[in-house]
Amino acid sequence: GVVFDVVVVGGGAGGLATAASLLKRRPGLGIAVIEPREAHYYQPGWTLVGGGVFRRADTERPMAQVMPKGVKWVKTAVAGFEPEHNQVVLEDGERLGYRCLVVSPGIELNWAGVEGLRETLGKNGVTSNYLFEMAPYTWELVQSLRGGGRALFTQPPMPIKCAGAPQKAMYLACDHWLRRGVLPGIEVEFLTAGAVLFGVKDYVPALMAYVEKYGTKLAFTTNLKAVDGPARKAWFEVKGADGAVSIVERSFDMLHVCPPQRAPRFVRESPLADAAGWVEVGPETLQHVRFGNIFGLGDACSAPNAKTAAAVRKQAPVVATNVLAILDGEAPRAIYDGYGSCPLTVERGKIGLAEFGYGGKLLPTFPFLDGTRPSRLAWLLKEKLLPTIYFELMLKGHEWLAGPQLLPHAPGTHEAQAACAFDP
Ligand code: FAD
Ligand code: UQ1
Repeated sequence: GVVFDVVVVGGGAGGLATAASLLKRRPGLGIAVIEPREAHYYQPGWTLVGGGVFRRADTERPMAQVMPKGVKWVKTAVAGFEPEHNQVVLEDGERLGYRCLVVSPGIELNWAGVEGLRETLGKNGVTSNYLFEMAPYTWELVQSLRGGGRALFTQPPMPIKCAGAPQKAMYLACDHWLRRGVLPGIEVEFLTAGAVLFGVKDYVPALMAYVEKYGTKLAFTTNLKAVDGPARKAWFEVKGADGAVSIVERSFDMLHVCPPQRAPRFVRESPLADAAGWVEVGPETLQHVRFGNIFGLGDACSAPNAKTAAAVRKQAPVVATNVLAILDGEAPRAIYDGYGSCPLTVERGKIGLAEFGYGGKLLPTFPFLDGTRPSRLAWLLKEKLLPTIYFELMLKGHEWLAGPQLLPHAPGTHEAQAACAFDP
């Protein structure tokens, strides 16, 4: 069969940024990108669609248009991996061979994980910014709640992509209601399966100030389990401090759901998965821990960073550099520091730009942009610059502010893996 230098699984943020970065470094490399969808989505824009700032069309591009020039687009889905044969199995049973494999198929939204949710999504006041089709309905609902009522915003257990997105939806809704003078008539509650508002504590005080400003209620360790759309009721499992579990019921006029998430099934049930189902990579080199010629990045990989496009912006050049090292029979030397970023839209026009790496270490890009204090500058970055940074720089392999850190010597254990990568 056909053997490519590099096969990339997924034409999302991670797959396209890595393919483009590889071609920038080595034009002419034989790359196949396997991606079944006709459209590529700028998912970070969906929060602003739900907030009435972007139109959903702004967040969609034809896949053919964003696919890097010079790669072969294989328009089908991957069904499985055969790493011992250096092959991926396609949906129709065909196989595609590779010298190196890059896996970036994103995260699976598990709508079925909440009883009754799928049936009512998009009606009965139930919405989610996590879907292209649904984000405009969020804004519709926000505008329609003038007469008062109860709005619930939910967050499932970690990990999820863009961990700030569930509360961003709430702040933008509250900001609209406040400006319209209708906020006092609306009971707003944020119900999260987590024990804290945001995982990196430095950003919490600013968020709490907005929780107080808007008068929203917070419920921690409270996990959405079931929805009855027509009855406008939701049920949550609440874990008490003593470990005891109870069920609480809430009625609602508007319900914004962030669905539970997990590794895609074809990854979860493959030899590439760790115990939790993610592509098991070293957190710094992003090289698979068992298969030296396989790399993972983005939402589907096991690295314990914040699952964001911002993380992918830094991961892609690391993966590209290390893939080329493996193709050359060398050890991977590029290192990812765990960078991720979450633009916390606390009001229309202001963002607290969370930027942090492994261990919650703050990693601000610009010394003059203190992410712990929401600013207009950070909002302008998100609204006016980031779509361009994403499409024109990141997806085209221009590594503005994202060049990888190189170690003079490779981490020891990976040398052996580099050496055995092409053993038949
Ligand atoms: P994706 O970009 O999701 O791409 C995965 C691709 O793989 C898709 O094209 C899919 O069709 C394809 N695929 C799936 N299965 C298969 C298969 N079997 N075979 C082949 N291809 C397959 N990030 C930020 O940095 N800032 C933000 O403000 C931000 N806000 C967000 C708000 C929302 C509402 C959401 C949903 C996400 C947000 N993100 C944000 C997160 C960001 O979009 C993701 O972290 C990023 O897209 C991850 O890239 P990825 O390549 O891992 O996955
Ligand atoms: C970012 O780099 C990025 O990816 C391109 C995002 O997704 C669109 C983001 O939301 C953010 C906040 C960043 C961080 C970017 C800079 C320039 C600080």
